[in-house]
Amino acid sequence: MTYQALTPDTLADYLRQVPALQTLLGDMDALDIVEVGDGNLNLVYFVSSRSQPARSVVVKQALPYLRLVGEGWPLTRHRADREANALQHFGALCPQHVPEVFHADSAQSLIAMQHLREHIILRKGLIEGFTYPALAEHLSSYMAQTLFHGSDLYLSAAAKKTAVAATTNTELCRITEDLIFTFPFEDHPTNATNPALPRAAIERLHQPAVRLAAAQMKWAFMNRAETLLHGDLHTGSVMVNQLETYVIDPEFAYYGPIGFDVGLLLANFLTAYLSQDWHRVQAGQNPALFQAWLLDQVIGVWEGFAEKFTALWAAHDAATGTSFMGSKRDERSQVLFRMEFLQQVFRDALGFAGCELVRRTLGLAKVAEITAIPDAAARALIEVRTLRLAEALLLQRDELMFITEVIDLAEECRTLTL
Ligand code: SR1
Ligand code: MG
Repeated sequence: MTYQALTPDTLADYLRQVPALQTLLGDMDALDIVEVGDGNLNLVYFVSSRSQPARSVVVKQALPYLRLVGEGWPLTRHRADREANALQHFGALCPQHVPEVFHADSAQSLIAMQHLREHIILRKGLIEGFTYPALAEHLSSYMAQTLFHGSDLYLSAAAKKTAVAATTNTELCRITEDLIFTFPFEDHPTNATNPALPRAAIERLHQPAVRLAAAQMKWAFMNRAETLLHGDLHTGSVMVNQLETYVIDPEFAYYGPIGFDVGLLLANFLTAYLSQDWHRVQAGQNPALFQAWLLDQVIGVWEGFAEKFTALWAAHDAATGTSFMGSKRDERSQVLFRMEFLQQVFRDALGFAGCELVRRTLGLAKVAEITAIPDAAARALIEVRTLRLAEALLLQRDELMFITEVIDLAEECRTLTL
């Protein structure tokens, strides 16, 4: 069957021919199919049995263009294969945090996967002011497991090089290179800025020192093939309920610097934090408590990740009796290497977080916690604070040693006025 972008009717016909899904869905002649995709790239369908709605799957299909922009921005459909492979790879490492893939069809650029019926997108939950007791624990475990096991610290040199070659993702990396590291730092037609945002706030990002920092992060993104990344780990790529956390949508997966996933996630907790001065006040609440919880997530995600990554590394070396440094036991240099390694990941994460904050404020594909603020002046205030935090992270990333210093910066930026 040649590729066609499926509609609810044609999808029903398609699904009837997939035996693996019949077992899951039951009566294939009585399915409810609804398109729910609100992402930037793909079609997403919820498919459920009419008589037993708990029997359901999600079907995701890549379009031959960027959904956010339309046919004027063509994209190949290879991203569906990348995503299916990445879901299976990450799922094997971390099954409790990755949706199960039931069926993948390369010709139709389609994946049928576990429907997380009792979960919502984390970004939406945070906008509503919901807290999740195990969130930092889950996200730090997911990142430690996935980022450690893709690296040369775990894989043989040959296996890792094979993995790098097998996971190149030129087209989607190009989106990141342009939209996160380049266009937001210049006046570019894909940027869309709030008319109430003072021009001076935008021009601060055009300072030579900031552009230098952004270029350094772009270079790291393009050249440091350290591990298989999710590649787009923002709060819209996480689904949650009070007990569980799932990381979805790894279509941007590629071999890059470990700090990229960490930095994107931290940045999105920081936009959640800064924007709560509007959202919670609108809801008639004092934002302080929820903002404190959000900053605790920033600390918990980083510290949990660093601790678990280091523990996986030490356990692997102990179990194999060797290490990246060689077989000779030299505890001191080994410990120093691990500490310096994690410090470099931290510096990288802060630089990537800075770029992500700029991009989500000025560039294409913004974040709902900011765009949902209808009053332009109120939105501009949050944007100014976000951009100043981004600038501080980019310029100070080499001096910042502890995550608590990032919290101090976020709290300072929160007090800025227009
Ligand atoms: C043009 S695609 C825009 C964004 O959507 C995805 O979720 C990624 O964040 C990408 O940068
Ligand atoms: Mg996505």
